[in-house]
Parts: sequence; structure tokens; C-alpha cells
Amino acid sequence: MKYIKVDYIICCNNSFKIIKNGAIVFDKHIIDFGVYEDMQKKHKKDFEYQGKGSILMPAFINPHTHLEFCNNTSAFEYGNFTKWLKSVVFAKSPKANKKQIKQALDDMLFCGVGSIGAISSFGLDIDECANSKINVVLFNEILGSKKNMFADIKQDFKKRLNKSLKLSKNNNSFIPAISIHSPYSTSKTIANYAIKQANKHNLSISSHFLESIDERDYINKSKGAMKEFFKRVLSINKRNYKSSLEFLSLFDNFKSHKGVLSFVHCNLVTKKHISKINSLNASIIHCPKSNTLLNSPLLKIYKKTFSKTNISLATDSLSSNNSMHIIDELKYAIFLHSNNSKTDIHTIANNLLLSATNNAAISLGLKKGVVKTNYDSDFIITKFKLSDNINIKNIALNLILNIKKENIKSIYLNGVCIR
Ligand code: MCF
Ligand code: FE
Repeated sequence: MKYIKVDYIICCNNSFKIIKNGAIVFDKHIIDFGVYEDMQKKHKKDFEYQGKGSILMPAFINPHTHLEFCNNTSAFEYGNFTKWLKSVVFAKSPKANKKQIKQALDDMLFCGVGSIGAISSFGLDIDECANSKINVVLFNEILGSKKNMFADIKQDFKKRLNKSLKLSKNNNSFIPAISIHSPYSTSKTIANYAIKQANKHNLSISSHFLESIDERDYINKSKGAMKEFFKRVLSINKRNYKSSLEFLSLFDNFKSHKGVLSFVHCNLVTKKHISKINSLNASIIHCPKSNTLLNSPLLKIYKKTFSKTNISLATDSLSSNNSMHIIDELKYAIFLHSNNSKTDIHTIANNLLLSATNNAAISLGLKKGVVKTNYDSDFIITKFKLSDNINIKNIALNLILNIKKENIKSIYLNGVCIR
């Protein structure tokens, strides 16, 4: 059992509770926490004080990234979604090797990230993710629209899925899952097959959805640059769905008991999509820097229609971002959303911290991301100069604005101090 005292605990619970002069008792799970004096009376132990300016909060969670693309800095075409897609499909630069993948995982860990959602397109990252101290939900990706390729696609997917299922036995920090890439790239047959596999093995599913204007025009109206690209360059003459809502309705058959559903990007969703996403109990994963680089319209998360939706924040990967660090994404998002909504900047800051902890845990189906009894003991302790008379309501904003990886003094995962 460990006993720790800090200047502040940011609980990242739904009411955004912050405890001044807080203390916490934990082993693998959180046993108790509260104001230091109360904890001291109750537990009668020596609490280890972390020093002036210390803040304890849940470790960050980055629910959507692609490690296999971490070697692709400057390899792809930004500024136009279909041009970007074309540059990915015909990429000449090599995929990341095991060493680079391990490095990317370690870099994230030392920036305070305790869990990630990793989209695995080729299976090159499975071993490194299973061996990492970071908790990984590994989404084995499946995609394809051409009938004559379905048998090969399923065979390749099955191989990767079985490998990750095998490695997850006796490994609590590695959770296999499935990614159905997107409606524009994945046929109904393949998507239904993937949903059946998720049901069979009780896995989560994540899917890129309505990311760009080109995708919306192709799937909903069968027109535009993406339609032309699929037709002329890839010889695919027909969209996979009559509408993007039809794609969402496939998930009515998602019956995985332990798994959760998430849709990534969703920049072009309408009220109908949002109510469908809500009725599926699914989350939206928001990647603002990636969306900016690929010229997608901003997801207006402060619209009233999103009030019942669980929205988390993620980096995507170096194929569409200059950083896989969630703290860089938070810094960008605070300026972006403050400038694009009437919501007060402190509320935005609090919500952003939740979206990179509590909400992100929900979107990956993890019992983490919040300081709450019985939840996993995954937290970080940061230390930086805080004004002595700082108002508690300003803490989240100042944390986002000022935090650097050097400020992260300790990282605990499942109660074990790994730094
Ligand atoms: O999230 C971004 C943009 N949207 C779609 N796909 C990807 C993203 N980053 C990497 N990808 C991958 C995707 O997993 O690019 C490929 C897929 O393997 C595009 S389709 C051949
Ligand atoms: Fe992505």
C-alpha cells in the first residue's frame, strides 16, 4: 500500500473535483483519497509529500494513434483529404520498424500517457505493444471493397487478430480490439464480418467516420474527388453504402459484452448521426491537429447536440500530425476551441482534461482515467511553478498551458511507480 500527499489532486471526475492538500492511498487500485488531514486521521500513516507545486491526476490516455506510421514525417500530402489518402495508398517511405515503434511508445509514456488506442494496420506493432509498460488497446484494422480480395483480407486479419488474442492471455495491459477502417474503404461484407468477430471474442470496435467533406460527398451523394479517386485510380466503381447512416446501422448488431464502440473524427456528422451514435452508446474520438492538417472542418464539440456524447481527445499519428504527444494536442485544442465557441475558457480546459483522461478511458472501455475508489492506480504527479494564491478554478487551464514533459515527476501504472 502506498500513501502520498500532494498540493492538489485533480480527480477528473464528472464534476471536475479538485482537492487542495490532497492525499491518496492505493495499491493496484485506488483505496481511498481526500483532504490530507482526514486521510491522516483515518489511516494513521506517514504520507510521502511530493513537494511544492505538486499535482496528482490520472495518467493521460491517447485513444487513437497509428504507431506503424511513426516513421512517416513529411511523407504525405497535407491540405486536401483525398490527396493525402492517395499519398498514403501509394506511399514509398517504409513503415516504422520495431525499434522506432518501441521508441514512440516510450516517448508517450514519459509524456505521462498511461494508455493508448493503437490502430494496427499491418501487425508490425503487436509485439512491441504487448511488451510495453503502456496499457495498449490494439485495434487490428480491416478494410477492403473488392469482392475478389475478401478471402485474402479475412485470412490476413485473422492471423493478426489471433496473434493479439494469444498475447493478451495473462497480460492485463494488452487488450486486442478491432478497427473497421472507414465506410469509404470497407465493404458491408467485411464490416459485418468484423462485427461478428468482435461479438465472438468480446472486443471493442473503432472506426474512422465522416472525417472529410470528400468522404461525405462520396458516401452520401456518390460524387466528388474521393469518388473519382476510387474509380479512376483504384478501379472501384461503387460506394460501399447508400449513406453514412447505413454504415452506422450495421453496428445495431454489435453485441460484444466487454467491448465498446468508438467513431474517430466525425467532423461531418449531422444531428441524425449524433443521435444514432448516442443510441449505440458509442464515443466520438476527436483529433483536432490531424483534422487541421487534412483540411477537415472543425468538430464543434460545444454544440448542444453533443451534450450527451462521450467525446475524447487523441493525436492520430505522424501521418497526419507533427506530434503524438497528448499534451501538444491539449495545447492546440485549448486555443482552437476557445476561438471557436462561446464557452468560457476554464470550462473548455476542464473538459479537455476530461477528454484526455476520463472520457478517453470510457472510449477504450477501461476502468481508468479518474481518481475514484476501486479504479486502476494509473496517475501522474506533475510539479511546476504555481502561484501561491492560484484560484482552484484556474488550475486546469494553467496546467494545459504550462505542462511540459519535464514537469512530469512520477508516473504510476497499476500502482507501480515506473518513473
Ligand atoms: O486518421 C487518419 C486519417 N484517416 C484515415 N486513416 C488514417 C489516419 N492515419 C493513418 N491512417 C491509415 C489507416 O489506418 O491510413 C490508411 C489506413 O491504414 C488509409 S487507407 C489505405
Ligand atoms: Fe486515424
